[in-house]
Amino acid sequence: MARKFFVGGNWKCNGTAEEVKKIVGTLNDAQVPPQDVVEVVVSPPFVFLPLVKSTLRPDFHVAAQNCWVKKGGAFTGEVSAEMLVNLGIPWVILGHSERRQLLGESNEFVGDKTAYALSQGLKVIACVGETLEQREAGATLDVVAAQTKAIAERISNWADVVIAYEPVWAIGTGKVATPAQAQEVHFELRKWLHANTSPEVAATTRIIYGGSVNGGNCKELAAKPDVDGFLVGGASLKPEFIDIIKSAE
Ligand code: G2H
Repeated sequence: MARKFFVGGNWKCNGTAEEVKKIVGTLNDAQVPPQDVVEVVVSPPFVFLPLVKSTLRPDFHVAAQNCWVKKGGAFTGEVSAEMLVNLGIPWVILGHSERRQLLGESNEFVGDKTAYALSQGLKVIACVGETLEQREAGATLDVVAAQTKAIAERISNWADVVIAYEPVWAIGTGKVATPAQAQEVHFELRKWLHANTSPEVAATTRIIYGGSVNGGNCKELAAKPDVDGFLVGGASLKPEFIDIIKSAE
């Protein structure tokens, strides 16, 4: 069963309105493979979602970088899944390591958020990944399995979920995982899905790689059989994001 290549651009907490307009202009002018070959989703900060949504080419889609764990209400500073749906935002990134590490989001909290976002009709890019310490202790597969399990225990439909494997030691460091390292974890994650969800979920769920992906290293990573695309940070703010999208072909 073919899995459509997926390229996400995570702009993180970057950009002014002028810079955002410039990035959107570059994306809008780009020649890229058609939608049936690659799904492109960009994720600006919350405040720029309406601007990007209203100016971005229609074959590219928009994601928020987070949302609240339940229905909105007295939760100062949060943005609810319902609000994103109301704005017409189809995707949300959940469980990014920067939120797990800097804001203390636990596996269970990320699982709860994923379940709630899906229940409201959002599609979810769910991030997992180990720290350098965990990798060096040989715990990589246990860590990503535990993070995935907390999601799997709370959802039954994986059709609207993309898993992003983002080793923390590779994020924003310029130290990208080798294609073999990425393939190994993606393969094991798929095996985990096979054993703990269903063969169909394992075969169809896209597992994308994130962590210092750029125009130079994307092709080799994309050639690996279990790498179904990328979640790109720093390079998604630059014109080389187009080259990363083109690595789908
Ligand atoms: C990992 C990635 C995007 P970068 O966080 O999610 O960022 O490509 O800058 O390492």
